[in-house]
Amino acid sequence: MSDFPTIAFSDTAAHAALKGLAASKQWDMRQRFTAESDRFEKFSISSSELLFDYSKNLVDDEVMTQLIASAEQCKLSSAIEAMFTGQHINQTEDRAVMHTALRAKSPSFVDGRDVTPDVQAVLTSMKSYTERVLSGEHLGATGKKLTTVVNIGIGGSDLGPVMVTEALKSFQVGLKPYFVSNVDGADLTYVLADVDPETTLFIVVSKTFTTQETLTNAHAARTWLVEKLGEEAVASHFAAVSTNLDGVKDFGILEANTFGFWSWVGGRYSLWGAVGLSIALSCGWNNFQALLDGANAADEHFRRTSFEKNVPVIMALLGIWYRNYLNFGSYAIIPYSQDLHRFPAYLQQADMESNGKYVDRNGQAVDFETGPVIWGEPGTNGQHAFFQLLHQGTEKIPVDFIAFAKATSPYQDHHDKLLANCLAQSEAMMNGKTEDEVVKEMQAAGVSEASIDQLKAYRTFEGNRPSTTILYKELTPFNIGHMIALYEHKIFVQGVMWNVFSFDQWGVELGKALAKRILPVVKKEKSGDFDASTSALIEKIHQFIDE
Ligand code: G6Q
Repeated sequence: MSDFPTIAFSDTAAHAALKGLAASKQWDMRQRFTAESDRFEKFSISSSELLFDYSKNLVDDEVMTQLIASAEQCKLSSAIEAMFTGQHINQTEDRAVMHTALRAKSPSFVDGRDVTPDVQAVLTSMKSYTERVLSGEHLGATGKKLTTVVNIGIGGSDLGPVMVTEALKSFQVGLKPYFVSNVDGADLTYVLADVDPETTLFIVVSKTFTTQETLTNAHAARTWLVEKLGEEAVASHFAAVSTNLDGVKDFGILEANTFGFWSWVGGRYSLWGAVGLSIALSCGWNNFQALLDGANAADEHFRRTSFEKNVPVIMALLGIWYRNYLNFGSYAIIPYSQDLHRFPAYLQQADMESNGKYVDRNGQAVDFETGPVIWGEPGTNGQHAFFQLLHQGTEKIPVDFIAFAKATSPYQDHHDKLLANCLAQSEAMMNGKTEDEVVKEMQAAGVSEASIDQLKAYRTFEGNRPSTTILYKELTPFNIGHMIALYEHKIFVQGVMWNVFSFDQWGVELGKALAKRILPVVKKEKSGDFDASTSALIEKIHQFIDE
């Protein structure tokens, strides 16, 4: 067991002050920008690659001071050190949490042992495998070069790689990546219809190598390959990533094509090691290494920067302020970047699986809200869909706008429009539009006074809707790694302050066990004793199939 702190934000001295501030503050953001000439300078953090602008949030000096005090009173600094020094902070599974070791540039210790040589050994074999596949030294069974990689995995063994390979699409130099995750056979069917067995490499990614979806898909893909090319093709067309090396061996994947990782890397934090093999195979080794370097730069920033200038800490504190003091139930992530179209889905898992918990680190049910609903879609698409609710819905939803100053496409005009939309949305959410402005606008357009009277309420926007803009210079592997790691650490800080265990996932384990119990009944292999609703649904499924 570690000496990880167990103080929730609600047990800190700052809590009463924050409650008082939440109840007493009036948020007229236009007025605040006018009154505080240094508001942007105060509430932004910039580096050579990043401008983190949180000035459009519903905070001021007093609120930020108390939020930072709250983090200090929760002993956040010792929690950060406990993670980086390999203490078993994932206490319900008795494990260290060391995904940072996968991208570290200095020794990282777990149970008193430097794990860097192990990490480097796996990275070296991944690099050599990647280079052999990309150069054509490692060929398919019929002597053809491999051109396609199919990652078979789910959850943490899927979402990270799929998100990053999409994000780095403009850096693709190697294999074309495909992903099969769902146990719905449609997923595998569409991918197999698209790929050529002679040039396709399958990577089975499963930390446990017991996950129903992944093994079902992996066995079906294996059967497909064997039907096309024969049993001996498995050796050159299948690789595996797992901590369960016996499971991989039983499946029939060669040890030489097997890449390991460790129990101290959580599934949803695992893209930085062997789980990221599909990223390396599609983007090439140098880009994968740059991704790790970016994440490591964020780790260093997080570990060594004072809370006032610490991006993940500020992100987390804003989230706590909104969730626990202003009572906002969800948080939107809107990347103005098509390349990041899977980022909200990735973050949904990272955040909601980590902090969607109601039992605290003392084993007691919490009496406050923890993880909010995380959701989002890329801009500008979202503008033509759910943004209506962001501007005029009854609940305020804080937004992270993510943008890159430089385009990845050759269409500069498109990119200018993309950025203009991004900035316009955060500006509009903050400023709103007063009734007076609406009336003047309509008068100028020659609308009759009767129509103005009828319509002005609908066209008024109250504003004061908070957002943060995360603006990177350009979309590079380094910056993508950096951004993901910032969010990882934000999640960590919130878990510390909500006093929950962020690195277990008993809800996921529950799902894995439940389906196994119902499966034989669905298959009509045996009968089961379920509630009336479940039994009736099973019966109806059987009836529909038989009709
Ligand atoms: C992630 C979760 C979960 C897990 C999947 C796949 O943190 O534990 O999403 O990644 O259930 O598990 P395997 O990698 O063991 O197949």
